[in-house]
Amino acid sequence: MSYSQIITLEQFIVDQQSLYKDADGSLSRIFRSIELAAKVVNRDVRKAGLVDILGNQGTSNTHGEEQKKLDVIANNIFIAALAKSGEVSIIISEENEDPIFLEGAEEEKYIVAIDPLDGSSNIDVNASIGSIFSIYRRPTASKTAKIEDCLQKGKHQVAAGYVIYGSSTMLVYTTGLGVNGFTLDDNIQEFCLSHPDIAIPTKGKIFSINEGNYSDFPAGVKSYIEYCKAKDKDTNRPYSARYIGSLIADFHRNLLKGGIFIYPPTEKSPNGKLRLMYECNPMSFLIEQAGGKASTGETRVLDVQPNDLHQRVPLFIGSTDMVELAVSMLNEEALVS
Ligand code: AHM
Ligand code: MG
Repeated sequence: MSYSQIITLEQFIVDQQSLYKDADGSLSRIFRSIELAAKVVNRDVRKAGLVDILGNQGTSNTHGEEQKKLDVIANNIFIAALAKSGEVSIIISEENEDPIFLEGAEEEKYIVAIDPLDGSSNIDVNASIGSIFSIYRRPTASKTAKIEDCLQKGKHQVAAGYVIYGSSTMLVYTTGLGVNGFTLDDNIQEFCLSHPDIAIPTKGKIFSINEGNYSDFPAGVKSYIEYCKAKDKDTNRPYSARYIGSLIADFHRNLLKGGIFIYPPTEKSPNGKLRLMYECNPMSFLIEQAGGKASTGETRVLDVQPNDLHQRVPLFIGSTDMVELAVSMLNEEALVS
C-alpha cells in the first residue's frame, strides 16, 4: 500500500466526528491523549525485557492483587495523558480505589474509565496484554464532578476501545458507528486503519474459558462446555479451546474469527472475576457494535446499573448464536436444580 492510501487514526477520528452535529472536538482531543498513552506504553512493553521494569512492584491494587511494575507505569502514563487533554473531569482506574478528580477540570463533561494494563499475569512471559478504555459524558449539569457521575450503565458509553500489545500493536475502538481497528506502523509511529468495519461471525468454532475452575462452575456452564467438546458434523463440533488468560487477547481473537469468551460465576466468586466498569462494559459495547452479544447470564451487560466502581459481573461475550445458547443452557440448568 502506498502512503497516500493510508488512513491514520487521527484522520479517521476527525472524519467520523464530523458526522456528529454537536461534536466540538473534545472527544477527538481525548482520543489523541489515548493514542499518545498507547504509544508510550507500547514502547515500554516492547523494551520490558531489556530494562528493569518486569516483575512486581511490591504493592497491591484495590482488589488485593499484586501490581506489576508495568501496571503501575501504564496507569501513570494513561492518567497523565488524559489529564493533559483538558477535557476529562474524572478518571476511574482499575488500579485506583477512588476516582481521580482532575484539578482545574471540574466542569469538563467527560469521564474516562481505564484498565491500563489488562492480562498482567502475562507480562513476564511475553504473551499479549492490553489497555482498555471507556468514555462517558457526565450526566449532571452540576459544576463539580461527583462519584455518582461515574456510576452509569454501559449503554451510556460514548466510546470504548482497547489497545492490544501483541505480535503487532493495534488499537480497536467504537463510538457507536461500528468497530474499526488500527495497526501501529512502527516506522512512522502512526496507528493506520487496517481492520475497517469489524463484524464478528454469528457462529464461531472457538470457546474460551478457564477450564481449570470447571468443578466450581454452575451446571449450565458445564453443560455448555460439554456441548462445545461433543462431536457433531452438522454444527462443526467439537470446537477449539483457546484461552490465554488475557481478556484482550482472547476477545480480539474471537472478535476476528468468531467464538465465545466466558468468565462465569463460580462458587468462590459468584460475580465472576471481571470488572463491570473497566472490562465488561467496554468489551460489551464493542461486541454489540460488531454484531455480537454480551450477557451476564441474567441480563444484557450494558443494562447493568453499577453500584460500585469496582464491581464484578459474570461475562458471556462473543458470537450471537454461541452466547444465546450458552446463556439459555445456564438458565435451563438453573431451573432444573
Ligand atoms: P487483570 O486486569 O488483573 O489483568 O485481570 C483480568 C484478567 C483478564 O485479562 C483475564 O481474562 C482474566 O483475568 C483471567 O483470569 P483467570 O486467570 O482466573 O483465568
Ligand atoms: Mg483487567
